[in-house]
Amino acid sequence: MRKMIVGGAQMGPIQQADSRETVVARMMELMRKAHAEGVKMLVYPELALTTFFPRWYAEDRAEMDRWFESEMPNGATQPLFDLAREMGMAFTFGFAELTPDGHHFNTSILTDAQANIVGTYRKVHLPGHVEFDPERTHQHLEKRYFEPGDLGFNVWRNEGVVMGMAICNDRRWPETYRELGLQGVELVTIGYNTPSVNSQKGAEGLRQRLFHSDLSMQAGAYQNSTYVVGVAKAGTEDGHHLMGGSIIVDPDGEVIARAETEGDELIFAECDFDRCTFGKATVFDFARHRRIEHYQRIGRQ
Ligand code: CDT
Repeated sequence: MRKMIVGGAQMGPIQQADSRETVVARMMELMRKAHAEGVKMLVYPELALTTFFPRWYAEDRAEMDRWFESEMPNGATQPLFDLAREMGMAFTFGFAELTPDGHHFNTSILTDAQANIVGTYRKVHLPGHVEFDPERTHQHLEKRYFEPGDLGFNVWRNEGVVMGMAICNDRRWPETYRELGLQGVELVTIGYNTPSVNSQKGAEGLRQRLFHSDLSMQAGAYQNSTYVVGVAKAGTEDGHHLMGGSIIVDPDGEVIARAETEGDELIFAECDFDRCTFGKATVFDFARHRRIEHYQRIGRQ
């Protein structure tokens, strides 16, 4: 048996006025709680260090560079890395990345238990729009401020487990899980910031948003025989509500831990990664059962 206690560090809202240092202090508090519960791998949300700034329009996109990090770790996040090393805890969190050559990505990093960055993922499926849209109840300008990720979907054998990352909207796409599944993934980590209402479809409220989030992650877990951890940034951020609903899903697609609040909250579950083997060797043995001659449209425009 390969058992590990995995945690999800759901975060409550981050306001525009909150400093990175204040946010990192909250992340460290969640890490201490996780350590007390025996967690060895901790998952934080998408854009964990700042407010979800793509809800704001700036004609000059450079104005938004203040929400981006040009190095990781940096002065504000180093204490989190130091604490993780002291506690021997691997972790992942999302942030807005500005590369040395001026590219902007919605990124997450994965560390080992010594706080070395072992993996980087840049969000592939960017939702929303590029220009200000007066028809929407709120803006969702990820396509304005980020470029689509250029690294694809990768996995890393980290702390004895095959881990892969995805970010928020990626969780709604079966291709995300299948790309990772084809590399033998055993733990998919997903941070998210999901507005609790659809800006273009009035009737789709919180209940249905939570349902679609669960549905996507449970299906992805089952169909690829992997654990999935989905972690929200939740609550009312700068006057806009983000849903919670962080969950840990097992390789049968069952939810084994669920957040109850919309604030900073730790969820955790013991995961036995040997449980991924059964599905991968039977109904989802891709090498034996896939019929790629019939999947040609998936790889074309
Ligand atoms: N952050 C993010 O990707 N949020 C999206 C909102 C979709 S509506 C434009 C999500 O899929 O949850």
